Amino acid sequence: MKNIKEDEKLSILNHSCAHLLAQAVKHLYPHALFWVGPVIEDGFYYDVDLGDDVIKEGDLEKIEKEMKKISKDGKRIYREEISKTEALERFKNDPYKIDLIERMDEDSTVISCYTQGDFTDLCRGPHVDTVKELKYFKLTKFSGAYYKGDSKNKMLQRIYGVCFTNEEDLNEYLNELEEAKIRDHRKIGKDLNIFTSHDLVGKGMPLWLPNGAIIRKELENYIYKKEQKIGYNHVYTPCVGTTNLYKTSGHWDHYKENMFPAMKVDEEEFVLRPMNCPHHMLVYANELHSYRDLPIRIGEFATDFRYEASGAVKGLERVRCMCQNDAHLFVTPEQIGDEFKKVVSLILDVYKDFGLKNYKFRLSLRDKEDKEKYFDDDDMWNMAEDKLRSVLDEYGCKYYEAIGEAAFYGPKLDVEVKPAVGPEVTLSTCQLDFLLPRRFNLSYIDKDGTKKTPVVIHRAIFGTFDRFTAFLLEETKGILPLWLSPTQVNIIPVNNEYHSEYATKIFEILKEEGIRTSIDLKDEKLSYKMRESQTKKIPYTLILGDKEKENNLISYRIFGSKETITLDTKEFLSKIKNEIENKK
Ligand code: TSB
Ligand code: ZN
Repeated sequence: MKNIKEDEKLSILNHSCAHLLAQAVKHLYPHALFWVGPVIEDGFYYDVDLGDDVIKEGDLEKIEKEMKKISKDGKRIYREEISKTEALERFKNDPYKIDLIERMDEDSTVISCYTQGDFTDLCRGPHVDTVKELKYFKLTKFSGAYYKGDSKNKMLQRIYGVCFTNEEDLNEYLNELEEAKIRDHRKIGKDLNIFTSHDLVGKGMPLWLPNGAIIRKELENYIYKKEQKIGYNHVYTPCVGTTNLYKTSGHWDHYKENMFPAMKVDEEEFVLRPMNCPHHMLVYANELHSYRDLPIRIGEFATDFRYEASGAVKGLERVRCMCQNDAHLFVTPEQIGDEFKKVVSLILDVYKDFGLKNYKFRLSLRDKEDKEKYFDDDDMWNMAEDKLRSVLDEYGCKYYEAIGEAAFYGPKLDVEVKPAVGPEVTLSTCQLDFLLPRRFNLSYIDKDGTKKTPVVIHRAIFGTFDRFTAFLLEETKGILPLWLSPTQVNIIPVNNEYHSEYATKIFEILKEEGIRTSIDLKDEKLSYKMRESQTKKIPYTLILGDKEKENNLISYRIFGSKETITLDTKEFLSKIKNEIENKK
């Protein structure tokens, strides 16, 4: 979807449209006061104080109508530059504008106002020349928004909109918006009973419902099998560690703002872990190692807790309690290239299995100036970044570079994907680390009998099961492949009275075969039940009536198809088992 903020012309248009919105609101609610109205990725919004009024369903249409009227009038938009004193005088009855003006430095900021007809707003601009240019717009949604984003402050009304230069672009954008709403994993997750949340559990702490748990278990089994085949050993470690553990690793100094605060138990002080690396370092340290043992690959489906800002948490995509498909690979310096390539091939292999095509590789580097976020050792960083870059170039992996996105311990190769709503996020990651093995005094005995420090590669293929599931739901619009579907087969007897016995027999057979099956014996019409099966996006719907019962057959419809196919029960069984087995 187009990023309006990044398009200069559209930015000006949308910002001007925010003023048009404010003018219309002022006409309809003369007591309205305005806070800020910025351009955002998907258009613009304006935060408005309507006193005791709140925006309700249907109000946006009224405001839009007024905006159209003003636009037709076609008033010119005038810019005026004024002194701070004059600005304070002019907006003296408007506490929100006074707040803005008071924070302006007269020497460095030009204070400007824009006027169109009966409406003047304080604004840096620039704007279009006349309101006539603001013709192809739509108010898209509204919400409450605290003044300055602080929940202790008054709740303002935020009205969102978007504006284009022509009708075609607007319609295309609105269609995309509609599509994004359908794809949004939060909606799919709710409709298909995949996950939920509850205030009593907390923000960003999703509850995986039975359907979600099936998906997650299947994903775990899938990646576990892959990792077993290529020499990973899985472990279980606790999801807490002492603060000393995280002081040793460096998280305490460089990652603390992402961590939940410490808690005291007897004489020990614990934190909920934000990452699993320190635990895995200690798993490695449990034994002496020779160069012959390396690479050692320690994997875990590990629960982590991170402090994410409350405004940033989002469905399963950005959570405060997550489960990583994590592993730490302990290698000799000579093995870095090969091992890194193996991780990248695993990522590509997995993406191919899931049919994921829309992703980008990002080489995430440190910001040299930021000594707080990044461990301060230029030599180490230069070595790690050069090594990673050369491995990627050698591998022929296309990527773009991003400064300031590295982990505090080393540079990363991140795979970026675009969710239905909001900015891009990282899914898979593969990171090169010279630091943690040093901080934990890890070693192996090299060929010449001397002690050496291994290098660590941190990697997560799915990233977290949470984020991967969110993305998968959006990519598939909730239409999951058979092997991942919570319910694989739904059985509907044509007539409960005559066919439920046969339907139940088939249900038991399928269940016995390990196929996730449901049977619909509700007292409803066949057509209703068929529709419900579609709504639940169940891959196979079996419709069993006289013909099927008498001849031991089954008739089925595949999700999205109107064609009914009849097969011998045994034949159907082997077909579906084969499809599940081969992850078709
Ligand atoms: C790969 N120590 C490494 C690990 O060994 C690590 O923790 N890397 S990470 O910080 O990049 O996190 C791994 C992955 O977790 C990310 O690539 C991302 O896909 C996922 N992730 C990070 N934060 C969140 C979050 N708040 N919600 C859901 N998933 C997240
Ligand atoms: Zn790690």
